[in-house]
Amino acid sequence: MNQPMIGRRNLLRLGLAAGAAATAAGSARAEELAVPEWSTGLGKPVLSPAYGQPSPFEKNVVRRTWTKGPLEQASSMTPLADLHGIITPNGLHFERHHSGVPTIDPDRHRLVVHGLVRRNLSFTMNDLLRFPSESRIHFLECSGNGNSEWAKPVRDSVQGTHGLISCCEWTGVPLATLLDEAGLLPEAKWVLAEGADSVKMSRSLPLNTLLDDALVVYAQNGEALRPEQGYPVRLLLPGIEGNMSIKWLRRLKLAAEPFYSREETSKYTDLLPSGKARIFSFEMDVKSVITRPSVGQKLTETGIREIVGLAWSGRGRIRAVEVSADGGKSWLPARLQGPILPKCLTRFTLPWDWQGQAAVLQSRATDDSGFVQPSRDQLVAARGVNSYYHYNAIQSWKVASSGEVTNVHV
Ligand SMILES: Nc1nc2c(c(=O)[nH]1)N[C@H]1C(S)=C(S)[C@@H](COP(=O)(O)O)O[C@H]1N2
Ligand SMILES: [Mo]
Repeated sequence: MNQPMIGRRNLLRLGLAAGAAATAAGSARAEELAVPEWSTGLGKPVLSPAYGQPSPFEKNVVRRTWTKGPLEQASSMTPLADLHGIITPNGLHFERHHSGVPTIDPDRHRLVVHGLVRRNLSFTMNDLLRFPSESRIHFLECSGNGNSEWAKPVRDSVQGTHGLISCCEWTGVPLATLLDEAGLLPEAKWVLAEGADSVKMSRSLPLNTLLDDALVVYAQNGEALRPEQGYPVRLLLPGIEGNMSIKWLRRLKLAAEPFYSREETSKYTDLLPSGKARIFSFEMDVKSVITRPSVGQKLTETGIREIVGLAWSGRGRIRAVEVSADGGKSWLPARLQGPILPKCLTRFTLPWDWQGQAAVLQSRATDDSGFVQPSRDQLVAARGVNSYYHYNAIQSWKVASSGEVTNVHV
């Protein structure tokens, strides 16, 4: 290997050999124990504020948008570089709205199930809360995530390249339970899910294995859904393109055929090199990205640091993540932090000794269905450059000897 990248075992060995030189901290000086002003009086009382907020020093850790045009038909992206672990705090969950966020009174909201069912049903929010619930941790990813990278490496933060993904503990009722309650007729093969936003966003979902783990959710990370995420109730289809997880869910209509709604004909299809378009491209394929260091950051200290990132697959669990510091010539296995859950973000780390050398950092994920994240060249060979959705290629971050990190295609 020409890049000194260190696996766990190697790092331990090096720690013994290099001793104090390998530490990632400065030596403590006596004056650093002097009492700072914040330790000299009472702090703020409880309930200030009653609903807690991050420290004011974290004010730059916010969602951002790259959409040009009306913000009611836009997306905002999660600040992945500043997050830890696998859970996205509710206030930082990415957003994608086609006609803004409706303000819905939960007491007046209804979820109707009709079409090819034995009996039409209308659920109030209280009705939904009476059914057996499940809580599961899953990512939600817009199929447009990463689409800025098809042509040129233009975005200057991992928030901008990969921030249309978030991961929460979702709580709700299995969709199958509600459909059972209505009683499916044998001809029912598809279900239309429709939102209560003014655009009435709707998608057809096939009633096969795709819906086995689908949830009708009313809570995220322990509290009611945020308005931006579909309050008071939304669909959550684990591992499936975000577009199908209809927010502000008001209607499920059972039918024998798909409905061919606007969102599955004019949009959310993938134009292939042959000129044909893929329709109903449901699964989000295996993908990963290094979040630290990442584009827009600058390394200021040499020595050992952790390379940190996220991996996920809509087809199951992450089996392995490899990291390269030489643009994909050589790879080392990263450590996966537990828990490693299906259709969920998995955090990976690998210690790296940076001594001011230029490097190209990459990560490559493999899932337990056997899929390996493709290089950009492989993806473009298969899908061309006219696609908009489902970009899952290996991402490259170039580290200059100055420590500056830029977004490159290699
Ligand atoms: N009713 C409705 N549901 C919707 C949308 C919408 O605009 N309206 N956007 C979809 C898209 S494209 C995505 S990627 C996800 C985004 O979910 P989030 O805003 O909670 O991140 O919701 C989907 N569900
Ligand atoms: Mo989306």
